[in-house]
Amino acid sequence: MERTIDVKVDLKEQRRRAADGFRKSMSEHGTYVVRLLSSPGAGKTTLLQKTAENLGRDFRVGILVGDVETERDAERLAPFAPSHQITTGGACHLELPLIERALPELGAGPFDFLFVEDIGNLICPASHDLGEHLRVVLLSATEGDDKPGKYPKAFRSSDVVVISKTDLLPYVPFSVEKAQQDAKLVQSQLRFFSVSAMNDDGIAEWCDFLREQRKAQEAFAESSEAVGR
Ligand SMILES: Nc1nc2c(ncn2[C@@H]2O[C@H](COP(=O)(O)OP(=O)(O)OP(=O)(O)O)[C@@H](O)[C@H]2O)c(=O)[nH]1
Ligand SMILES: [Mg+2]
Repeated sequence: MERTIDVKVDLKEQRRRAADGFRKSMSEHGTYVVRLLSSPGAGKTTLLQKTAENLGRDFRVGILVGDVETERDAERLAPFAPSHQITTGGACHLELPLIERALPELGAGPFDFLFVEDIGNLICPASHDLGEHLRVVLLSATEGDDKPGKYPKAFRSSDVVVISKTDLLPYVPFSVEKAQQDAKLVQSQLRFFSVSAMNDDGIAEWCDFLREQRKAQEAFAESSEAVGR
């Protein structure tokens, strides 16, 4: 039997406000939050290793990484930046309270960049705002160039698409152009990067973009503060 329970609370609105509050608080601390989504194994942790290595020369970088089980990704990231694993024990996506609880585990902040690697899944994470400034979806060359249209929410809700594992392009039937066209049909404003963590192709461009985005966010936060004064 179906029953409707009127809880008189708009949970979606509550979550939206919490995410906006987290984003604002991170901006006030000068922390630029970048979240990575993808299907399992698309290369999120490997890209974060390279990114933390590059940005870590000039910035304080912290990383929170989600998985259903094991500390493996945090162990891989630890040599590059303070990293903490969030294990959900079964849940298919991260939620903001998990991020807020895990943040102190990274130790002394605030950070210039906080990276959040969500659980490998192109469906559930797309429905949750974790208070990030930039949402990035990875699509690896081995997954097929038809995925944006098949998993539209992940691409519609993201700001950037990173096509990963480009060193494998000569060996797999994947057209970067087709993947970009498919993604643009879902969301015309998407920005694209192509990277290989194996031969470092595109890594410097990707990291320069993150530097610029952080700077723009910082300028925006300062001007909003001045207007609010
Ligand atoms: N050839 C190639 N392999 C890569 C590249 N990036 C990652 N890999 C390999 O792809 C596999 C998965 O990479 P991960 O970085 O663990 O992927 P992930 O998205 O973090 O995986 P989950 O956290 O399990 O969802 C590993 O064996 C990596 O070595 C790349 O640029 N080129
Ligand atoms: Mg990973």
